[in-house]
Amino acid sequence: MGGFMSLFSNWFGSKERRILILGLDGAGKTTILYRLQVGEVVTTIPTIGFNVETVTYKNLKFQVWDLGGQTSIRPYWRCYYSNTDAIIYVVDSMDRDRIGISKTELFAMLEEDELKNAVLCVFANKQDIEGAMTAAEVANSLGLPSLKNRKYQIFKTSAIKGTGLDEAMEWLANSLQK
Ligand SMILES: Nc1nc2c(ncn2[C@@H]2O[C@H](COP(=O)(O)OP(=O)(O)OP(=O)(O)O)[C@@H](O)[C@H]2O)c(=O)[nH]1
Ligand SMILES: [Mg+2]
Repeated sequence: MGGFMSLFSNWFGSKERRILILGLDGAGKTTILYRLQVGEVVTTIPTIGFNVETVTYKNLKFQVWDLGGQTSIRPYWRCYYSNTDAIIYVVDSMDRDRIGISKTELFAMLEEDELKNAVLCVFANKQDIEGAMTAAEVANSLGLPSLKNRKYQIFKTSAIKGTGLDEAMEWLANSLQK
């Protein structure tokens, strides 16, 4: 019955895809989640724990989990890995000092067995700030060119201005529809 029901909901494209939004504290994860969900900039406070919302894009329903990124909270990310279809990895493109830490966290996460089939969508966020790293700089600093067996793409975004998010969601929707 469960199998039949999931086949049935698949048919109508209504099966929810599970997405995790990860990245260091202050990268803009919560701002992005609510920009995607309500289309507005909301005032955020550092996330202790998580926020979860349903976001609909082109008939696809995404269950989006936004986890706190502070050092002390990062060890708990792994509790949310199972059944994840995609990871949105958010980088503060102004934060040159911590891009190395961001890379370390990214690679540690990608080694997890539970995430081996998850597609990776990197957001080079805060592109509205002058002097921000370009998407190419972020990609190289994160070591994305060395990724093996991973479907990934990087997008330049500004959660504040709302730019780049559509392209990224479009790519995610296409990647997850297959
Ligand atoms: N200029 C600019 N500021 C941004 C952007 N995205 C987020 N911010 C700001 O960055 C700060 C942190 O944003 P949050 O969304 O709370 O960051 P977070 O990644 O959820 O942080 P944690 O919950 O601590 O992990 C806030 O002041 C946001 O307004 C952006 O694209 N451009
Ligand atoms: Mg947050």
